[in-house]
Amino acid sequence: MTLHIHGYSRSGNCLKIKWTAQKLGLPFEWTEVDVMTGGSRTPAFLAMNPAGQVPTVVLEDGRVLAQSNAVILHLADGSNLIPKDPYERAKMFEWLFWEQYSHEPYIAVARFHRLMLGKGPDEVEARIMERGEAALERLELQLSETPFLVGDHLSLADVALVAYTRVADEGGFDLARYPAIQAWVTRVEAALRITD
Ligand SMILES: N[C@@H](CCC(=O)N[C@@H](CS)C(=O)NCC(=O)O)C(=O)O
Repeated sequence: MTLHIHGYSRSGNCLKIKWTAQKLGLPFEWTEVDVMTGGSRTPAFLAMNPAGQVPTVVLEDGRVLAQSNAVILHLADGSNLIPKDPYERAKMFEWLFWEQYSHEPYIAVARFHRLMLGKGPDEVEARIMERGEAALERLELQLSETPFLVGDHLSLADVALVAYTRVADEGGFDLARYPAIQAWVTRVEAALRITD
């Protein structure tokens, strides 16, 4: 069996997995699931992942795995996308946990409200925008010091964080205010060969 990604192409969480697989040269199949019309809540989908969310991946051996960062960690196990040094590896995890708790819930959610739900700038909760700006400031600070989030090398921290950061403007954030982030996005897109 081939690795099978059930994903939604507009979801950064899903694209993380596609980019990781491509970077590692892992063949995969992609089934598009339209979450906006309940595609992840059908009985067949819920039988595969009771959480009813994409990304959901069926591994080569038929086992199912969800949660984007868990999936990329599994796919990249043993590769150079995961630092060998224990401290650097832990720093990568620090960024992965931070992404899910302090970045994605603001940067991705603002984008969801604006792009997917068609809300205007004033209809997005101020708190979401404030926390999103704080997340971008945190990234800017780090990327003013190092070319990638964990030192000199591309790691899963960059894969996970670039997914929604590169399209943060679609949520109403002005990336022109963050030059180090912009340069890093260009670097990571080149390293992952992201063209769309
Ligand atoms: N923490 C999860 C988030 C997954 C998630 O929120 N998926 C969204 C799309 S980005 C979804 O499936 N939404 C549809 C639904 O909940 O019905 C991850 O990193 O994979």
